[in-house]
Amino acid sequence: MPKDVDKLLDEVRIKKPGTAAVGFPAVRHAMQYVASEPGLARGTRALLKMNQVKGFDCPGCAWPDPIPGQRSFAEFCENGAKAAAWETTKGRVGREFFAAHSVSELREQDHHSLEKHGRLTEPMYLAPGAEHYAPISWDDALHLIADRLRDMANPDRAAFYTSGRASNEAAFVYQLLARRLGTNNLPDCSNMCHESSGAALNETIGVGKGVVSLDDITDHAELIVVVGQNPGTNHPRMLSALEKAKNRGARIVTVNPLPEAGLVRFKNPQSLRGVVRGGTKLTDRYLAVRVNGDLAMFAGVCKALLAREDAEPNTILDRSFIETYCDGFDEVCQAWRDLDWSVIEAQSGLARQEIEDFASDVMAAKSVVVTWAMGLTQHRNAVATIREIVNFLLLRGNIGKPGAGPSPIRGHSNVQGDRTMGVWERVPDAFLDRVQDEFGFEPPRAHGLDTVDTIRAMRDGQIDVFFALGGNFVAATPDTELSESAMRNCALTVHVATKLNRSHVCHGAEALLLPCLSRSERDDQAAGEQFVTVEDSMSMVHESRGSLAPGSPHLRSEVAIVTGLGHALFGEDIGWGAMGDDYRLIRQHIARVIDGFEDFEERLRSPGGFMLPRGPHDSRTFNTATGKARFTLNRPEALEVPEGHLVLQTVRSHDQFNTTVYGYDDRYRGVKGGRRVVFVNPEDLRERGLKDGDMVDLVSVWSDGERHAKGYRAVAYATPKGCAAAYFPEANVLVPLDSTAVTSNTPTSKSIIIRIEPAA
Ligand SMILES: Nc1nc2c(c(=O)[nH]1)N[C@H]1C(S)=C(S)[C@@H](COP(=O)(O)OP(=O)(O)OC[C@H]3O[C@@H](n4cnc5c(=O)[nH]c(N)nc54)[C@H](O)[C@@H]3O)O[C@H]1N2
Ligand SMILES: Nc1nc2c(c(=O)[nH]1)N[C@H]1C(S)=C(S)[C@@H](COP(=O)(O)OP(=O)(O)OC[C@H]3O[C@@H](n4cnc5c(=O)[nH]c(N)nc54)[C@H](O)[C@@H]3O)O[C@H]1N2
Ligand code: SF4
Ligand SMILES: [Mo]
Repeated sequence: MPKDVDKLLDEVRIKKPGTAAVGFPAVRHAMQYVASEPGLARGTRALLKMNQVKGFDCPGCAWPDPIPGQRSFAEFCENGAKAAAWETTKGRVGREFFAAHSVSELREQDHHSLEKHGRLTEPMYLAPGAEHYAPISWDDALHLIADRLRDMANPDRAAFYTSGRASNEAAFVYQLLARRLGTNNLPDCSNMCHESSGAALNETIGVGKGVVSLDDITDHAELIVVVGQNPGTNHPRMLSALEKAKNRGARIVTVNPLPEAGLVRFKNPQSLRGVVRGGTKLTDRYLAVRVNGDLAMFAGVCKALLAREDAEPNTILDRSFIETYCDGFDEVCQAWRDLDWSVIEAQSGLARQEIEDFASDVMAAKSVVVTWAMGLTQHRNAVATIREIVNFLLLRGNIGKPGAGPSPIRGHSNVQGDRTMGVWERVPDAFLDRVQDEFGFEPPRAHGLDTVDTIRAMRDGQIDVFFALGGNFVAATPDTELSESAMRNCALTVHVATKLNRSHVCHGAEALLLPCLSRSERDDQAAGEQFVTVEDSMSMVHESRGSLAPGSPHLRSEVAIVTGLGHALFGEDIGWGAMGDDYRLIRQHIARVIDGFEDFEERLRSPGGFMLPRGPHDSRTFNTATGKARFTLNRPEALEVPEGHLVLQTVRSHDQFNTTVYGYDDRYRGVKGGRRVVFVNPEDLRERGLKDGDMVDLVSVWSDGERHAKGYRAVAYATPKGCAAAYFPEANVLVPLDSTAVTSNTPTSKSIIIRIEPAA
């Protein structure tokens, strides 16, 4: 039976969660937020430059900007405003701060408090056995790192982590540094994020990223399927794009175990209609899938489409597309025919009729886009699920025409660009060949360590130097206790960062904190003012130029730090210092090494930047093993959930950016003043003799034993029976390190098997 979203929301929850996202309240919240940070003038000035042609790229998510000319004077969302305010704060963390606070004292503070202290201002060093970070000069810091790297028995005893905020220029010199040193150990946040998308898309359509552009969504797609994604919180401006699509008649189907507010109804803060009339109802069909039930659901839709084609041949499938551009079709058809509806219903938690109705939406649409994010990528069968989405799209030729295709929506503002720049532990040989030709050294060929394998190596004493270009490694990774102790096992840990976080106080025997410029700040180097570039979720590359005065005179840019280290290690062998002085030299190298960046510098001059080629979308070119788009066999397999257990997914609240916790509310889900909550189906609570508001402990079970998260408040919530949700990163203590997705090795942060017990 189709579920009525509004009714669903009314049934549960003591304090009703929001049904609409954004609107005036969101703008007010954004401005209040900026005003509450002690850098008001800086913050407001920064906001007006954000996402503008000559401004800086929002440090929040990777959602693309509208084309120049279609941008409003305030082209940002509430969360973009929070991100900007967070980095433009007046709070400062320098030598006095560290003299006053020991690392063990700082370990007692939560994520919010640690970052709230303010911006790091100067390089700091923690000597072996010391309790306090102390100032160190840039020169001494860089030479210390160089010495420790040289002392290693081999280059693979170092690991170079990247978080997705690094610019293209910083990422390019960073991977170059690791490879010049002789290692491909380049774990990154992508390993925990869209790695599953990359793996599935590379294999089936020959590119590891999405092939849809913004106008495909706003102007062309007749059906948009939003799966495993909460744009109201995590990609807020996507709601404006969906509203635009909706206004021209597109249909939207949402697949999510939680009825997320923004997808139900959206009040556009920049349109009167949005505010006056109570907003646009975005979702036409809501499918409350069970956590991890998407593969079964998409297999069901494919089965339904095939059955209708069998009944009336040549009416449903795009036979000529399949014959010309695809292979593997016949094998998968048989598997769909053999698949039992009872299996599909049990695994997806959806009734056959709901899936048949969805198939009717699909048949009625000449073009279909599927967007998704972490709801699909962080499961054991994540790669198979995304491959099944490709199958689903291929059936009706929904790749390579306007308004059609797969669209993984990326997280960090430049996480996609970092991969394009070669931050990847298993970058293809062709990339390494180009690096070799361009720079004349031989890069290592053996694959390096990804994030999970880096933790294992650190735990096993195989890593001496851990270097992080941004991020919060121990908080973002699974199995917090293990990750923290793995970090302590390193001889030297180095963090390039803007703000203090947990990873800086769970350090190696020696530790360095290197403070860097943020996106909104001016970057002056020897050759004059510099800008950097980024790539958004839809393959648009454009410049980003900060304009505020740096938060401290001692800050260095990420590029300057990395090239400075390169110079300390290798002198000017490939022009490290020169690249740091003038980023155009880096872009010249990029233009020669990476496809799609020809005439890089020149093409940046066109306002809004340029689009990288996307073979499948532009010309139905599929760079796969067979040169065709590939149908693949993906058998739905039920998660094994022992009697009395639930499947827990970890999500983001509206008041956080990953491990950066801005505050303790989650407005759209009706939570105020706390993060230790677990959302559970009311019947599941009843069966356990629990009720909304009870205090509980969460126990995750895995082959190597149990993990505990104590002191959670149970919240009765509209999620399918057998499913639960809690916030990342607090719940990471429950994620077993060895529970990862097949092929992509991404931690299964969205399907953790847990028990709920009354609080001890
Ligand atoms: N404000 C803000 N913006 C952000 C971030 C942030 O933390 N804060 N993080 C950035 C980053 S790095 C990323 S990767 C993105 C993340 O963007 P999202 O993927 O939207 O983030 P999550 O909170 O992990 O939400 C996962 C969604 O998937 C649903 N889900 C969970 N399990 C399943 C499932 O099995 N099937 C289906 N169909 N749905 C499921 C959840 O209910 C939830 O709605 O956002 C980026 N943008
Ligand atoms: N359980 C669970 N775990 C997850 C997820 C989940 O959904 N559930 N999501 C995963 C995903 S999708 C991701 S992307 C990862 C995120 O993992 P990370 O990228 O490692 O974590 P972030 O929280 O984004 O990093 C925040 C820190 O970055 C630093 N920073 C901020 N801006 C800058 C800058 O401009 N330059 C530099 N150098 N540093 C800066 C600040 O010091 C800040 O403390 O977490 C993953 N972990
Ligand atoms: S949608 Fe994402 S990129 Fe755009 S303003 Fe909001 S946080 Fe920034
Ligand atoms: Mo992410």
